[in-house]
Amino acid sequence: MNTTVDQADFFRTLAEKSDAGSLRGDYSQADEHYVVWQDCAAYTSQQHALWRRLYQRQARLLPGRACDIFIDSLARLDAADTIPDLERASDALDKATGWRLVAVPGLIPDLSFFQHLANRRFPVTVWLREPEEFDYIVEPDIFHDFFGHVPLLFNPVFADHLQEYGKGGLKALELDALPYLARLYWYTVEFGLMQTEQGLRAYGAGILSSGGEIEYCLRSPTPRRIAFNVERVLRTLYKIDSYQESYFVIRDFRQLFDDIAIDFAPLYARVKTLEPLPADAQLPGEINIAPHNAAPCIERGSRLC
Ligand code: HBI
Ligand code: FE
Repeated sequence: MNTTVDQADFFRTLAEKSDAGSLRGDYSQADEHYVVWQDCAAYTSQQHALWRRLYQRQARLLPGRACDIFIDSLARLDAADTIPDLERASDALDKATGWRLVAVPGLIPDLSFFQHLANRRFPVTVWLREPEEFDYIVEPDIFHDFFGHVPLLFNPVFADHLQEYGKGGLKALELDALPYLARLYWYTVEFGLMQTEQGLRAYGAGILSSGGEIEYCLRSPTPRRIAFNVERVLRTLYKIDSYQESYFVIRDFRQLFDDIAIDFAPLYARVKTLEPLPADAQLPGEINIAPHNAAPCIERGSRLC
């Protein structure tokens, strides 16, 4: 792949992603893989305080909404008090699943992004949002990338799945099929739901780092909640500037891993011949999974749930 072409695509993608078409981060110090050095000493005490507020608000919303794996792993990261040092977190993560975090200035070109994932490196943006952006931010910042994405990388099955997704991304670039594969990432890694024995739970980073969508995705009667199916997801457009109109529900990470362990080439060929589905499509015969109703609080042993 020619890097110049990849760069041009990158800036086109960005122009589509944000109206401004320009990037927030400082790309001037990035190496050829878009990796930068995280200058931890440069974060101000106000920024650490903002991180703490973001973390506390979000952590409070997790019980009963995020899947258990996410909640348990987040606690292991010990990142409640200050903006995390990515090297320190990498050492813990490396021991668990062999993944490391790399610091990046912000969104990076697709090719570099997939190369990192395929080599078990997760790119984490180094800058933190401004206080005015407490509830909503267009581009991913360190709070979204770290709080939203890193905990699940402690899970061996999810960790393997994300590496396979990275390899799939490299193939999708060769097959000119990236828009389809990007929908898979969006509807799983960013906005995925899971049906657990305790009820519907979120595992997507876009949901788990959002103060509003974490409740909306589980309880609102408005969006569709559809059983995960790879071809259905590959065909479905998504919204980047509002809550999702459809969520796709998996049973567990093993299903995700197994369902994408296929040759995507024939699937891309077929999907390219079909009209994309709008984000709010509901196909005939498709079951719309009911919202998660707050379970009555039953006493379990001596512990109130
Ligand atoms: N870069 N830092 C960063 N984070 C992303 O999530 C990201 C990216 N570059 C490209 C990209 N995502 C997309 O190609 C995927 O979401 C498909
Ligand atoms: Fe993300």
